[in-house]
Amino acid sequence: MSFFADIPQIAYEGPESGNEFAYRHYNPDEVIAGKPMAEHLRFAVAYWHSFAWEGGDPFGGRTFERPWFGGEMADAKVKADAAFDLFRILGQPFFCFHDADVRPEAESYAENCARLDEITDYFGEKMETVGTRLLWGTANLFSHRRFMSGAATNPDPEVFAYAAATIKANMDATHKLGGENYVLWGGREGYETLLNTDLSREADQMARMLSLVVEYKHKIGFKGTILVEPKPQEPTKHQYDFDVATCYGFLKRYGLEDEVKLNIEQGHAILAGHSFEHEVALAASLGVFGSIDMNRNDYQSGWDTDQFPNSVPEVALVYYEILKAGGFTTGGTNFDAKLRRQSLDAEDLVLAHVGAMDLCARGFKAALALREDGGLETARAARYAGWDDDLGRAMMASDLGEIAERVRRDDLRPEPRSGRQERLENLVNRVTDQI
Ligand code: XLS
Ligand code: NI
Ligand code: NI
Repeated sequence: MSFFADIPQIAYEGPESGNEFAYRHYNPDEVIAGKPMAEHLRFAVAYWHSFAWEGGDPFGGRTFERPWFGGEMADAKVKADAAFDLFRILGQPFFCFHDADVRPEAESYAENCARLDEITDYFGEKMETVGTRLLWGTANLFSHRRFMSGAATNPDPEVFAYAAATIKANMDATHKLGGENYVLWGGREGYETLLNTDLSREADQMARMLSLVVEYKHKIGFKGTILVEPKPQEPTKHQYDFDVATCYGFLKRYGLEDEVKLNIEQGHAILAGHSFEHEVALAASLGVFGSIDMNRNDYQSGWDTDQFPNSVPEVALVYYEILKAGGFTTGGTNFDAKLRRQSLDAEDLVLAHVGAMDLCARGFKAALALREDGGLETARAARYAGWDDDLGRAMMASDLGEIAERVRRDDLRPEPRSGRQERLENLVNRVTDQI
């Protein structure tokens, strides 16, 4: 019997529905703003949280009992059967995975590659029958003990070599499955203590790895986007890909800013002391916005708790920025989110996604309504209008002496003007309340 037993396929029933196993806002085929909702949102299930994670925390081990928790390839296939069953139940357009989520770890690199090949061939068949596509693939370069001191930034070049070879295998697998992006999250690319760390060397090593990835992408004709995922800390004390601004500086320094974009995660933004919408807006303004990992942190814990999102207003502001940037191209909304360890049942896994997809759909509709209302952009344009006038243009073209002369000549006495924050917050609430 299937792990999800008789859980029905989830259908859209509209906002009035009281059926737990139905979408109330996510109507994948409904065309809004020119395309079906499914194509705007591009939802994905994260294989690692939903199928590989065992429910452990720092004080206790496995709480989940899953029929695929064994170390054999046969278990990996049972896991894949369950995963694609979930994708079918949800009508999920995409999924994402690391190599370590989908195949048991072998003794050698060669055997790891053979296993990855075998399981991804199995995926290929299932993707065709279920219709779920690959949003992105990635390599897990942080769980195995060989990576404890980093992958690309490891002091030992043997580890760099092993990591590079592993990335190659994962890029091949992603390419084979028609993946739309390839992600690099620098799990242990950072340090525990500066006392044993050579910052300059590690930056050069990391840039070398990323350049190799870009070069290989072109060599194999992979048309997807290479995405780096910022995070400021955890598991290392300090991660190099701290936040969007830091990543952009790094890409610029090594001339990679036209080749690499960013995968931005809510929980990581919060850990870095930013809002999710700040990170998305900044990436968009720098031309490196790629995709999102949607989740939420517990705001009190100071930890990347990877919970499913549950705040419409927060999600709405993020989709507002994404819409402003022109929407997703190769990116999408990946639920990098896991159940709480007491949520043991198959139904919990399904309903977590149903709720999150519905919530995101609602936030997305709110964002669209805000775009259509236009009030925020009118206010923003009015606030900066002076820069389109003669004086504003002159500021961009004059030197300090000329500017000083002009201030003296025109006897400028600038007066502060209201930023109208509360009025804008009211506008957001007024428009989004109607969704
Ligand atoms: C961990 C990261 C990870 C990446 C993929 O915090 O979010 O899950 O998304 O390696
Ligand atoms: Ni994360
Ligand atoms: Ni993530």
